Amino acid sequence: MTSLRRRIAEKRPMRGPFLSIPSVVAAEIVAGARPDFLCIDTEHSPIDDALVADMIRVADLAGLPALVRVRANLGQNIAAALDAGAAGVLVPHVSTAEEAEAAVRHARFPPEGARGAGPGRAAGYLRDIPGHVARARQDTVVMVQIETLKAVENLDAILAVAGIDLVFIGPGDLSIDLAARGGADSTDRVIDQILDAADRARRPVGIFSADRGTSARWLRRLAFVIEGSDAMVLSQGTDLAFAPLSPEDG
Ligand code: 3PY
Ligand code: MG
Repeated sequence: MTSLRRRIAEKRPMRGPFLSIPSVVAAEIVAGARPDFLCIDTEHSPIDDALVADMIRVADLAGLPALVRVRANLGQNIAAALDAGAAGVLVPHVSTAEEAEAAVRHARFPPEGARGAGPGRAAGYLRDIPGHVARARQDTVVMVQIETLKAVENLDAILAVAGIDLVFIGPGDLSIDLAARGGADSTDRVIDQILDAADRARRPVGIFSADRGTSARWLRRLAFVIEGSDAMVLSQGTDLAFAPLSPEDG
């Protein structure tokens, strides 16, 4: 299968959910819908490292690439995800070129970065460290989230950082930041600005979307969408299922 990294570079349209329920069963149910990838969200859910590895195993069984949104831009968080066999990492709240460089440093082996090689799952438990390092150099996906006004101010510098495969827009945090600063710009205008800058820099760009209609609209302008989450689908489904019965239901 063409690696996820290659597909991102070629801007092939892709759509997949966040997994935020700490459960391999939930992951398996979602994988059955055959999205293009799964993105395990450890930033906003209580999924620990051991469970991340089990959820990656589920993705592997389904033949789907698993990304991990790491808790923070820290070497130990990024190494834990990649050593467990994640196809790549999504690093939240990257607002400066230095922070983007740090993400690359944590995620990539030398010479591009300073990741250390461990005898973990991705390395066949020591059976194939050279192969693991070679595969990681070729295929590891590094994505950084643009979700603050500071990131927008520093966007051209972030886009120029080597080793970043995709910049990912977080509309939720971006709109919170915009509202908090009482600026005149709307979130849509700032997103247009990000899309234009990414286009000029020829960088792939992705965005979070809450539903399929919004994803369809975004996929006319960019190629990578994380759509909702397992928890969102479950809450929407149960809200619908357990809405008060009306006379027609009986
Ligand atoms: C945001 O919208 O802030 C996000 O992080 C979505 O992924
Ligand atoms: Mg966010």
